[in-house]
Amino acid sequence: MNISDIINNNNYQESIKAIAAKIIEGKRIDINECVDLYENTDLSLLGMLANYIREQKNGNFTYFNKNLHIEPTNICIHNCKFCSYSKKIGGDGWESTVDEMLETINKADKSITEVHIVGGVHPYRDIHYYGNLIKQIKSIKPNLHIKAFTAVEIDYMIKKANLNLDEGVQLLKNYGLDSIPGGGAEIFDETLRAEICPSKTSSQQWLEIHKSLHLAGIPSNATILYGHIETYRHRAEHMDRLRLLQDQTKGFNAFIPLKFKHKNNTMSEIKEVSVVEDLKNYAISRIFLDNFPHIKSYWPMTGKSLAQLSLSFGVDDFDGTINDSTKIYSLAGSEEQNPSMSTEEIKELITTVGRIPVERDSLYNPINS
Ligand code: V47
Ligand code: SF4
Repeated sequence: MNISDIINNNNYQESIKAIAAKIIEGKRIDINECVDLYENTDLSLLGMLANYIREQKNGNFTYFNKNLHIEPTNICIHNCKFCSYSKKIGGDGWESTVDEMLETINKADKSITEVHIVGGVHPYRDIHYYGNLIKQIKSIKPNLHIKAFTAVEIDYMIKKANLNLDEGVQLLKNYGLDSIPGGGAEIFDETLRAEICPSKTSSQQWLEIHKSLHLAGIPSNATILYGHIETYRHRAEHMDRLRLLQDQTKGFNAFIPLKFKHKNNTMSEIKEVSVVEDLKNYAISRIFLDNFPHIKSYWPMTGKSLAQLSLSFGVDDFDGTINDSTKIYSLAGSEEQNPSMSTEEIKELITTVGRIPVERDSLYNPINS
């Protein structure tokens, strides 16, 4: 029996059968259909559909890389209510020096191919400070891919330097920026944004920054922060805006759903959503974002078991080895308090669920190791 027969022989609602038929025919679903999937589809059907798309796009492969995170500072001008990590200037935050960050890179495993640099928006650090950091990293490790700074950090740097967006992006490119991560997107609805991260870069600006980067040849990722005060429609609308931009630029590599974790922040009264909700969200992301090549499960946030399960719900990217170099999620209550995995452990998690592990570079080219 093929997937269409299985669906037709089941007792699903007619509207869900029609959406499933569209998905199998490779047709795009709209926001209303996306909400219908969230509200009225059981997890097994979502898994089957997402897996069908995942295998069409990425076969049986699951990608991972060897990476290291650097968090230059947790001092931040913003006051996002979900943040468990930021501090104000003069408080007990940390500020690593360029030398300290270079030492971390020098000491790191020689086989690492990517450094992921993200931190708070520090009021005194500017585009030249971070540009110099990139330059110095390139001078000691010319082949290391630098994936650095969320659109929120870039927004501040460029405005502080009195540059227009395209000029700022070009300057970062000249300093050696290779790509940027997907953070800062949160949830695009402006009313919700005003509630949970009022001072942050607007949705429109976030999208314009990614567009400008893509047009300058710098790829990026995109995220969604889900499981707080948003509705399914907000999630669908968020993904719709990403899908529209991707139609124009094709500059996004991966979409990373980030589940709201509630420890040590001012939204702690909100209960975290269930694993069923997480898997549903991965599956619907895979189905809706038909022009995104990869869906990533960020295991330091989800934990290893959920990341492994997600490989049957649309996910094809396992992020990387990390090497205990990020604090954002451990402070927010992730079960991975010191996230670190050897290549062997990642490969074993992937092969145990019948997938083929592929070490990749930051642009998803396979690396033979
Ligand atoms: O934008 C902050 C999120 C993001 C919490 O591009 C929280 O490869 C849940 O974007 N609960 C930054 N989430 C991290 C990020 C990222 C991570 C891994 C890989 C990539 C990539 C990007 O972390 C923020 C925010 O959405 N975040 N606090 C919290 N309490
Ligand atoms: Fe600052 Fe990022 Fe925390 Fe918001 S989520 S307060 S921008 S560090």
